[in-house]
Amino acid sequence: MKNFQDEKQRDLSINKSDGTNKFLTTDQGVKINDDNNSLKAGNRGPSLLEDFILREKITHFDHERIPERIVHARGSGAHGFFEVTNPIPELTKAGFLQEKGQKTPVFARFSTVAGSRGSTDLARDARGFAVKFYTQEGIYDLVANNIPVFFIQDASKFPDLIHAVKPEPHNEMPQAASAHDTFWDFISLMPESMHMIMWVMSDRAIPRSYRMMEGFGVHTFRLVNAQEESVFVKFHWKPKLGTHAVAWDEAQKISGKNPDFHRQDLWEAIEMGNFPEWELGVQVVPNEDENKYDFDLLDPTKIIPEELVPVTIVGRMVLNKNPDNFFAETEQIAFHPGHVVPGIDFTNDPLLQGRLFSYTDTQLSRLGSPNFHEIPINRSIAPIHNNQRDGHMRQEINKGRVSYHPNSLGGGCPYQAKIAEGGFASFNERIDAHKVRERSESFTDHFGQAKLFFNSQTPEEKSHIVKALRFELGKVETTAIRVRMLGLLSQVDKELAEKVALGLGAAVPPVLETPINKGVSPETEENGTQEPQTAESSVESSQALSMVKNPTNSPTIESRKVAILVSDGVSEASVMNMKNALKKEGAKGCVIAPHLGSVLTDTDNAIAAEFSFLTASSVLFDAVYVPHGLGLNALAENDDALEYLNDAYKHCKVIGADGEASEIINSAPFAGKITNDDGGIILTSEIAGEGFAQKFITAMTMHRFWQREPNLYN
Ligand code: HDD
Repeated sequence: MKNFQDEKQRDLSINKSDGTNKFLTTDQGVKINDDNNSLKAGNRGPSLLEDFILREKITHFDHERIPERIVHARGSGAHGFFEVTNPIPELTKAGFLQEKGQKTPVFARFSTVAGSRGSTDLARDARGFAVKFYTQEGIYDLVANNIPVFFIQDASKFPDLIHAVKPEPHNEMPQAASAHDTFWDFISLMPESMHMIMWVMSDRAIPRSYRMMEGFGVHTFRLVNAQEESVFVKFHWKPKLGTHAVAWDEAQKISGKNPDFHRQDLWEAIEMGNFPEWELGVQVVPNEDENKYDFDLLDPTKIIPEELVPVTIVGRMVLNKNPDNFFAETEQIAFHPGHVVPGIDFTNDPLLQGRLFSYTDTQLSRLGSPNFHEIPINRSIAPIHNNQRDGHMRQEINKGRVSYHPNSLGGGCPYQAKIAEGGFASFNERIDAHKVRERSESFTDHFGQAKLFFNSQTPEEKSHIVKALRFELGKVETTAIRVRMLGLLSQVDKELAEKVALGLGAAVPPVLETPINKGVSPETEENGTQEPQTAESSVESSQALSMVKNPTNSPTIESRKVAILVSDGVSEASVMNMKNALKKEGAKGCVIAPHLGSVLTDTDNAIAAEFSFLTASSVLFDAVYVPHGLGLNALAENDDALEYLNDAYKHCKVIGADGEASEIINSAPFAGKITNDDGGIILTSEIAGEGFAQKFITAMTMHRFWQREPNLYN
């Protein structure tokens, strides 16, 4: 079997350029003798129009920016490969899914949705999870999110949704945030958004890392096999490191301390050889089961619970190379759910159908030309021959006089491919219907799966949803919007609505006043409304929906970071013990001192400080360790150092200390709150040995000790 893993890198290499040991030139290739002074009439005189070098340089600079993406503007990407582990030729004829071990190059881009290009990574938001597969049969894009459902059922509402969530148009505030009136005004009038709202108010919307997110194709797609038989399919990405989040208070602080937190995490992991990895899974529904469920497969506000249809893993994706140039690759990459290969096809999901129009259209304005497919990062590694011609920035030089089909002058070339030759033919689905602007009755359940999601959460996860809603709705200034939202929440869960109401100092309204638009009735030509329904889900609770209970979360601390606080006199044995133990697990201990440079250990050796207390922060680490050592009294009195511990405690992270350092914990402001159940505090009055480091590491595999929270806030 031939592997095409490196094919895309080979393809990109022809466009790469490196100025090392080269002359500086103009864009026309003329060597430049002076790049520091413009051409002037005398050294104190005016600049001359003739200065083509100056004009070229400034003109290029003036045009450096292109429009940012209208959504998903903030993102980061990387190259890698997809490898088949469990081929599915019986389900699809897609060439890249046929053989075990087969590898296909990919580029993945992760993003937030609402914020602009320079906004923080840690906004409460869905995350984009878009993967471009450079297959032998052309480009396949899986343009997914880290949440398996969407806010709306019909693409016609997408511009409204985005107008509502983006900064308000009169004052361009707030940036990268949904906590404002226009967003919740819209949501409170769109009950179909309630399932997605549950996800967005959960910790899924504040991931610890792009490497620790699930991905979902959202829509039901079709797979088509060589016999032209089709099944329905939902796509899942499952992260090898498990699905993890940060706390909301932490997210807000990270936004200030390091707004590039996720971008940097992805970049550094790849640079350090900790290649991010996901499994690709499919949920498959036979064609004849289309109407079997209590929800409509075409409704993008619904999941298929994994209890009903398990996820079958078909392959894995590994990201192993950072881009060479952010603009050329991450910014110019153009995804499109309509980029499919034979063997993958669409369904009639009305959200998907609208997307099929939107993505090409947006590239035309963002990248400026129908030739965006020629930009190196978008270029297919499968050969391209057609009669599309010309346009802005055309790269290809098409030979010959023929640019039409059918033709005889060109010998009929390029010629059409039969299905057996790999020609794409849409699945032969029968459609016999009236043209209507209507929604199907099967789309009216807006609360059933919102309930399922809420019921599947642990008590701590539920309390995070309550707090997120109190925060978001608390920022809403219009009382009527808050009350309408409380009405909708009460349809999901009475207690949830009441707890949110308590935080808002408001009451849950007795009746729901939010009907939905059913569309124009062809008989009366009047706008009908339809009461939203709550279907009884056949599944009451689903483990896969909870991050804490998620069965695929592996107990690894690989690539996690631990803050090791030191000062002069610190025990070298303690520091090295912990650093080495963490290294063995693939994690990293970072030495943080009162100042940069180095500190002297108890054995008079110098330990280099990676950060000072000022240049790092507790929220940038997964756990904090204070080793035994002299000078710790000074540390205990250092507010910056104490903040590491306070925040780590508040954000339910592991804290460890040995020897006299354990005293610091006992004198910390949170000391009185520590209970015996608090498994995340690892202390010993002895100087730490290997056993201590192991205990610390085992505690870290739990990720967070959310059980601390009730104590924290009471
Ligand atoms: Fe979209 C970008 C995912 C609904 C219109 N979308 C975009 C990206 C992702 C998604 C991951 C960023 C791709 C990248 O990194 O460049 N979008 C989704 C998902 C949706 C969804 C999972 C629902 C299931 N999107 C959706 C609708 C529309 C759009 C209903 C329009 C009718 N999306 C766009 C867009 C973007 C985009 C305006 C902006 C930049 C781009 O396409 O290339 O066309």
